[in-house]
Amino acid sequence: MSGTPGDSILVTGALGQIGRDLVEALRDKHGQDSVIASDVREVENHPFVEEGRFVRLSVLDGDAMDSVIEDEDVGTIYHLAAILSATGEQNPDLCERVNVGGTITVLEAARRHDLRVYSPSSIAVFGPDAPATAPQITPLNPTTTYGKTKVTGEVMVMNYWKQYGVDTRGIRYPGLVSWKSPAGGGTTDYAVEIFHAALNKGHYDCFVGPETRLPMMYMDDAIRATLELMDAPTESIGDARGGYNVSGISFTAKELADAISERVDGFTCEFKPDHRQEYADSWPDAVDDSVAKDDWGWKAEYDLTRMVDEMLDRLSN
Ligand code: NAD
Ligand code: AKB
Repeated sequence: MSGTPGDSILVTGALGQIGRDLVEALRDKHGQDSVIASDVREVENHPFVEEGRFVRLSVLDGDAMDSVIEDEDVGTIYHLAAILSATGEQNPDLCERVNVGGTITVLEAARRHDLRVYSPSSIAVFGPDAPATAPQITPLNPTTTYGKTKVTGEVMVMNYWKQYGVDTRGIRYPGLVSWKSPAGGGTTDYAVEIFHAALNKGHYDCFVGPETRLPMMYMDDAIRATLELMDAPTESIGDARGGYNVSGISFTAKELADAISERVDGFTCEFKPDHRQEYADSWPDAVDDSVAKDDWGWKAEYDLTRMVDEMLDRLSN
């Protein structure tokens, strides 16, 4: 099955929050025609469906993935397809099937076709027993199904590197804040929704409490981290390859609401925690990313002020 790895890049789950920014960044870097966006769904009027290379592809269909890899000369997969925490806790079977099953499909295809793989993890790998600032190495005891699938993903990514030499890499993304695309069924979605609500309605009902503090990151930093990790020479990638901690910004929901109130006249936020509070409470406040700094020189650029200014500016325009 395996031949010479191709030059094209396949992105799974490309119509989601990260895909919206990552496909654009990869096309800017490698050329418009080098990047194939794929997703199980097709969205009308989406720029990736309307322009550029797009294929409808489920990560649960290994035969279809093989065909795309062979027909399109794929050499690298950025595997973004997943079910996130809030949706996943409502439908744990689907979450396990897509997150674990989909990652097996991708890793098996990579082994057979000699591909490189980027497979993201999450701060959801940590459980309530992790220190408030979670180190790279600590027992991983997540209480959410989503978090468990992400731990399994990290283990599989490491195994395929150790057993088969597949060049697999991943980052434990914090909650990501971006303006191009809505967030997709996660617990940290309030940090995106609040900006839209502030500008459109002047009010937001926040589904976690005011003192909820989580590791977060502006999307530009997350995309840069992804590209830098994939560009790093093999010898600089250590045992954290399954999921590097990367730190961005740690803020409470109230600190975010206050920062928006200072900039949007009359904005009000009420805190009405729902079932997602429990998932947020099981995650750390911040992460220690010294291993990513040492291994491949990671450093975040956005703080809360810069992120809030840019989100409001972009969304207002
Ligand atoms: P998202 O929910 O916005 O997008 C996921 C995409 O996967 C969707 O477009 C969906 O249609 C697609 N998908 C679902 N099932 C599929 C299947 N069977 N086959 C193909 N596609 C399928 O998610 P995202 O925020 O873009 O996250 C991407 C990755 O990053 C995930 O692995 C997620 O766990 C991880 N991550 C995201 C964040 C964040 O804040 N966005 C934080 C930590 C980790
Ligand atoms: C979620 O909230 O599920 C994601 C994540 C932190 O993995 N944003």
